[in-house]
Amino acid sequence: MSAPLQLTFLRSAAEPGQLPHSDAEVAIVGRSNVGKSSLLNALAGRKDLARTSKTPGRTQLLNCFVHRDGGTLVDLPGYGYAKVSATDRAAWRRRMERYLVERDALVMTLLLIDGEVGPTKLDQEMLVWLRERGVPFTVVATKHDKVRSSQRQRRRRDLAAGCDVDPKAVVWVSAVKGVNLDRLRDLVRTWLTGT
Ligand SMILES: Nc1nc2c(ncn2[C@@H]2O[C@H](COP(=O)(O)OP(=O)(O)OP(=O)(O)O)[C@@H](O)[C@H]2O)c(=O)[nH]1
Ligand SMILES: [Mg+2]
Repeated sequence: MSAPLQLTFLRSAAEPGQLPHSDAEVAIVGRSNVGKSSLLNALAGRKDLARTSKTPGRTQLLNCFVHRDGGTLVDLPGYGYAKVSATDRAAWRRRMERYLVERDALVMTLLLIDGEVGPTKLDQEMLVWLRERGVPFTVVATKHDKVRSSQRQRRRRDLAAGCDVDPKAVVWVSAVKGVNLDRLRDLVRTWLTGT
């Protein structure tokens, strides 16, 4: 078993320039309600580190967490929340893109895809954008517990194909049931500390 990541909330920032210095940062990106904040809590073995909600669009800022053994994690606002005005959505998009392009410390982007739903059109746009900009990313599928075990192999294949990645490269987690959290913790630790 891999010990929970020792994370402490540091600050929320509206702009990437307001984030602290970091030697290595991992960002969590994905559509609203995909389970970003839940995953962060699960990785840390905490219930209340990042705020989760049944109301999508709750996380509006770049939320920065410090890892005790080195590096930082950032929980980004989710995209695709319908009830946000077009102006707000455009502002969010600029902020997100600036963050991903300008943040020198960024070593890995976890792109979360709902394992029950599969990649949406917005997820696929995000993938294209990340590839075009050369931003390093790993596809993390969420909500493993919501898919019947008899369907999982096929779902993994379809999800990976929809993202144009190798099925073996997709880490499929459940924040609720704790599935594959050890594997993801080890990966995150390696990205953050290089060990
Ligand atoms: N069954 C199940 N539900 C999950 C899992 N992870 C998250 N959820 C649920 O999905 C909903 C959204 O989770 P959040 O973690 O708040 O999602 P988010 O991506 O941070 O959403 P925003 O902050 O709005 O962008 C909540 O109702 C969670 O309880 C999971 O592994 N399994
Ligand atoms: Mg959130």
